Amino acid sequence: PAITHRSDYAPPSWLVPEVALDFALDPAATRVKARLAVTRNGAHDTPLRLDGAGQVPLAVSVDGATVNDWRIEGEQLVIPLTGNAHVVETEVEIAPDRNTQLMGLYASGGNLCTQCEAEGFRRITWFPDRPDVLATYRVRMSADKVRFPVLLANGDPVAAGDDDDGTHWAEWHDPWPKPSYLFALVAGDLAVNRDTFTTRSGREVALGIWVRAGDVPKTDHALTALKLSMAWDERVYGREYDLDVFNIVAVDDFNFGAMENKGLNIFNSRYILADPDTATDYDYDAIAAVVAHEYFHNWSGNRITCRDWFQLSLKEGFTVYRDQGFSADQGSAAVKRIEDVRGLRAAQFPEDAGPLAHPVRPESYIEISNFYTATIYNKGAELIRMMATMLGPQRFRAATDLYFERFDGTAATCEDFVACMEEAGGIDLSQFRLWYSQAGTPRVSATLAHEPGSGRATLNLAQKVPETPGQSDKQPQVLPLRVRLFGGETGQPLGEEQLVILSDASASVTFETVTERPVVSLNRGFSAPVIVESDRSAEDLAFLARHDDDAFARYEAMQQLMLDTLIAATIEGEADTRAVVAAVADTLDDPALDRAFVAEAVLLPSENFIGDQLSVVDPEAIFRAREGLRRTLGRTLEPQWRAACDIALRRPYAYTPEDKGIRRLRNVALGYVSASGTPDAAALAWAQFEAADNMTDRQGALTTLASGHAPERDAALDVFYNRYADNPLVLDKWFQTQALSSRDDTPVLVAELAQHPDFTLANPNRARALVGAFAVNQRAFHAAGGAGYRWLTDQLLALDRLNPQTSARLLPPLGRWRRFDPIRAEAMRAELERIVATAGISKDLFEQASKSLK
Ligand code: B3K
Ligand code: ZN
Repeated sequence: PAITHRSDYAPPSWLVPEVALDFALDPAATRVKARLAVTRNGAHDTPLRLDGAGQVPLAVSVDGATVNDWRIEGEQLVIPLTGNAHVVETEVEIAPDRNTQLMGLYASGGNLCTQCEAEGFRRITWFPDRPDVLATYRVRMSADKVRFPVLLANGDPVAAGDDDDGTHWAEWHDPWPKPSYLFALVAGDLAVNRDTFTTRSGREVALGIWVRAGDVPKTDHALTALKLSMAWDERVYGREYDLDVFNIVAVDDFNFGAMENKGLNIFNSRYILADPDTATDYDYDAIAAVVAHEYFHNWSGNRITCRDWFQLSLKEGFTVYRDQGFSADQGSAAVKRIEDVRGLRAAQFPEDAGPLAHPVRPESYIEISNFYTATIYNKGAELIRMMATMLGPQRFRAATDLYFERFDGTAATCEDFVACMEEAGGIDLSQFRLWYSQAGTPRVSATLAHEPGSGRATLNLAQKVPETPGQSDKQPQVLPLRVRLFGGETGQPLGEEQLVILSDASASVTFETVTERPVVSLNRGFSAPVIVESDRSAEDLAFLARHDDDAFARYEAMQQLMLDTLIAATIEGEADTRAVVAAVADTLDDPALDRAFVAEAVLLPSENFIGDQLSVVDPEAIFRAREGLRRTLGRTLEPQWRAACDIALRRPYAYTPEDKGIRRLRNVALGYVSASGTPDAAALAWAQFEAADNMTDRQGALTTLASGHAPERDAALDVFYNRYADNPLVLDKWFQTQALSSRDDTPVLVAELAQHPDFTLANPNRARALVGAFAVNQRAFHAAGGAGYRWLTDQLLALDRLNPQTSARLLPPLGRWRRFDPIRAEAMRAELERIVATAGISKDLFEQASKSLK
């Protein structure tokens, strides 16, 4: 398949200032007429090239007259044009109800909707489907009035009416020029939750969240989050909404989380629908974050879009950074940072260390859909965060103001953004730009030397950016490290926090008048997305876990202590766990700490994360070591865990930071009680399961039971299934919980679940719930014999025939093969070979599999 290179970028030869679309909607056969006003861009004599996806042009006309001199070249419709401005019209017929890829116009739950990013618009009509062609859109659609009473598109509604044949129509106009990937349309039988928001300058915006009739009561949380986001963007970034309406539609079949189409966001229903009975606190948080993310795209993505897809992180990294800031402001900023760093380490670090590693601004791709990655999104957000840290809040705000003002209405580049940071921030970011071009997670080694006589302490730092596919010789990057020293005897800070910018391969930082033995707190707040290797002892880490005044650094010290212990236990079969036990006990007993923080801090690093630290992953040894430490912690601190389990059972549900913290700690505690092996553990979990007035506690109990063999396990799974049999989002949890179970027989149970009548690969949420979850269950997926690898591959190949994008996204766990013992590695490699050798696979899956073999 063809490779697209960043260096090949050339401006479009034809622009399309205006588009008019006319849809005669029908699930089996929709007619799309497109009328494009095109203008020649510069002096050249190349014909107009429109992207398509195999549709037959039923008619082509130029300036009102049918033409026949067009031709199809590859996937493009080529039309010779003589003047500098023309009106080009085409007509095609498409079949949304046969669109299983869920790209372009498709059917979900009887409704019609669209997904165009990145290259879905070409599946709807012929168009220069690239993000630097910005047009205003006028959309007319007509459809059966009974089946599709609601007709929505981007922008503002202009007119609507009925026809005599049982159809009705609506016309929408979007005054803001936009790229085709932001086009959207929805036709369906939907109910709405309405509200209004008045912007700072007095514009009243009509808000609507559109869902299936019975689901309206589950949209209040999303609507609240939307209003909070609109106010937050005004306050924090000075950005106001710019249309009279803002609509959100939830659909059950969706490849991604949601989509920021101008004025008409379309969401995976899992990021809209919530009530206490069906959604966990985690779901509530995720809904608010995704609603905010899509809303924030209105400025970072829509008003300023990307010049080409290599610039994807321009909108995604920045928008993730913005939604992280929003969420941090809703509750505990420290806990939010901990969650985000955990996510980065779970998804992005392994990507950066594996065969699919790519820079935040990639150099080439086969299929752009494969580049909606943790690197583009989450590492991209870390890059913005580092620049914000170096600039400080005022200068960062001045820099974003400059960016929004200078590039409004344009398709910009990552370079444009960095140049604004430089100009308004008054700093030189030449070397910092390496973060955009070099892949791989930098490793920082840190040692602290202290001369008691002179009172001088020296922090010696060195960095190394590892080799990644296609990039060997790396240069040192700019690493902003927040650092502070603490007195090892008194626990008092020794001086202020410093921002150390490490930009050379190695450097030393000197601290004077250090009168007692210092302990260094490093990369506080995770100020740089790097891996720190320090020579800090278990005592020093335990000390920081107690005394550090940066909550993130406290958590980090605890994690490092746990990780060191778990690695020792994995390699040697046993380890001294006393420091971990003492640190966990102290954390649990500290009344000053917020419960959500405590819950995060006492959680052991995941099996996958432990595996990522080892040169050869031994899934069984890791599992044993981790379970062993869980048992020790469970037994030693059993009274504390039981107390934490008890706190909130007496309270009615409320989604407040305080109650969320209590529930989070309670569910972590329940896991520890169960790990202790105490005889009444299953009874305790069952009691919580039965008494719960909310999904957080119900699923928490189910998760604990699902990993055991008590009779309560099957009982709880049955009760849960029967109670929620008609709720697809909760059934996803039912599948996922079983796929993540640590039981020995999980591979067998998962294969059986794939035969369950409620399992289908056609729904991406369901596929991810079972297949995706199983593939990250390290012990189960890598169980000896390789059955997990074969099963995953069978699923990927079956899914690829329906939905290549979703299939390709589930492949990366197979690409970890190099990190396993020769028998596992060979079995995994063989499955990747089998994928590549399968005739007719998509370029999505081919790219992921072939790169994973290299
Ligand atoms: N921009 C969309 C992603 C679309 C993914 C297409 N493969 C959602 C988001 O990041 O907000
Ligand atoms: Zn986004």
